[in-house]
Amino acid sequence: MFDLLIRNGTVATASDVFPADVAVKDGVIVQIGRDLGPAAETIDASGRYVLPGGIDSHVHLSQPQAPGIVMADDFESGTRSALFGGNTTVLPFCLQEKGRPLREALTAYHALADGNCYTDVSFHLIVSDPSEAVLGQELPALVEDGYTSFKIFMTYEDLRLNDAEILATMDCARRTGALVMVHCENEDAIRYLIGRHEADGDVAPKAHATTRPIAVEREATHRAVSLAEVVDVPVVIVHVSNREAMEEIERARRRGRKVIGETCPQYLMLTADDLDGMDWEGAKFVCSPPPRDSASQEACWEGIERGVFDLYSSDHCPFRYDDPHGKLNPKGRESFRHIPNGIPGVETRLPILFSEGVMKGRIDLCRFVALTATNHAKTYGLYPKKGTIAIGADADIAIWNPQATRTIRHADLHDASDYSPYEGLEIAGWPTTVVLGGAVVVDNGVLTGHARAGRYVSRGRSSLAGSTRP
Ligand code: DUC
Ligand code: ZN
Ligand code: ZN
Ligand code: ZN
Repeated sequence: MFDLLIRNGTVATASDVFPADVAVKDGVIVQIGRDLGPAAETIDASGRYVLPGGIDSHVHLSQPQAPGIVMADDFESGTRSALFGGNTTVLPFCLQEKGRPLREALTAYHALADGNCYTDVSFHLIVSDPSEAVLGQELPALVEDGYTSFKIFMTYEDLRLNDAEILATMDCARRTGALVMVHCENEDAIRYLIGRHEADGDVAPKAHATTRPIAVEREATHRAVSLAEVVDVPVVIVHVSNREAMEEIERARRRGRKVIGETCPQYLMLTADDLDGMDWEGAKFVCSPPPRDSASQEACWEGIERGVFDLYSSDHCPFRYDDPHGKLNPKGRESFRHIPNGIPGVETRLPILFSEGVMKGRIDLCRFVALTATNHAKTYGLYPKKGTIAIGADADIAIWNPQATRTIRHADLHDASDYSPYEGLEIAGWPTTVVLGGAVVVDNGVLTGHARAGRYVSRGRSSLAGSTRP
């Protein structure tokens, strides 16, 4: 007797689309075929797609901010929102505060997450202080413990690493088999441009985009892939926004480098003009790198189609808009420089790519699954336990209704922000039922799971780390 049987659906993986029933026992997929059964619970998936639950490998939850600023989502609201958007695993970032051990940050982060998640979670580490002790002892032990990826920043005064620190951190990844993710923007160039804009009294949200131009991202991307080449490690370039940064990735690959590219919904759907709204509304769209122009959107779509990007993540980094702790904090109203960087999007990530990508014929269903689940699992050491529909994989499944049409309204979403950057966007196709570890947690749009269902997942090493050759 199975625990759950999903019947009559169309199953899709990163390589195949086929009609099949999926049988689940003890939280794991145990059979895929026809005439399976009996089962304690049956879902009729006629006319539906049965896809691996989304894995969002770039999410910020409960991340400490500058004084007075509070991230909108904690683990409970952020993972609830993720779940309704068809995700079953999210990977938020555990931030090392300068001068503090990573273990301390992890203890605090686990205390926030454990028992409070609607989806499974695993953490990347943000390395802001790569001291000898951190690189020599702490990180190697943490990689052994299943924290197998680090994010490093080339921007933000309090987070940025200099080139020597980047090299040392990449070398730690080389020795330990961890994977380094890099935020590529040149901080000194940004500082220079911010100084010029502020001197001219140009302080409205739109200046956030003009002080972080494409050249700033292109240069840093080139430097990141070059430093990774010097050390001889693979590298993930996160949140790529434009063609010139994509070209740096492709050039590095032609030299035989292993470079993984990630893009996000904001670079497909928004432009810098969105930062130009009336009455500081542009603050709603302030994120880094900033959205560009329609040519850059087109370039990012090409990257999605052609494989420049292996990963499509939300970079959900939620702040409330109309809130003194959010976008409209007192200093944020004085200058764009103090508007917290980041936008919500964990719930709308998958519907946007499904609607704009699959339904409009830009990508097929297999590519959708690869970009939203399978590649995330492979890149970050979760495969084949997660990221696919296969015998032995966790029964983390999203059932999609391609006929469902919706207009994005923040009022219908489940995060704790107070707006969606995609308000009013018409969507075709939505994940209506979600299964986590064999349990139905969203049933036809109704929450049936609870915030203790999500588990922390210790990860293996990336199947991409260890060798730089494709
Ligand atoms: N980088 C991110 O990855 N997310 C939000 C802000 C940022 O700079
Ligand atoms: Zn970043
Ligand atoms: Zn991010
Ligand atoms: Zn508040």
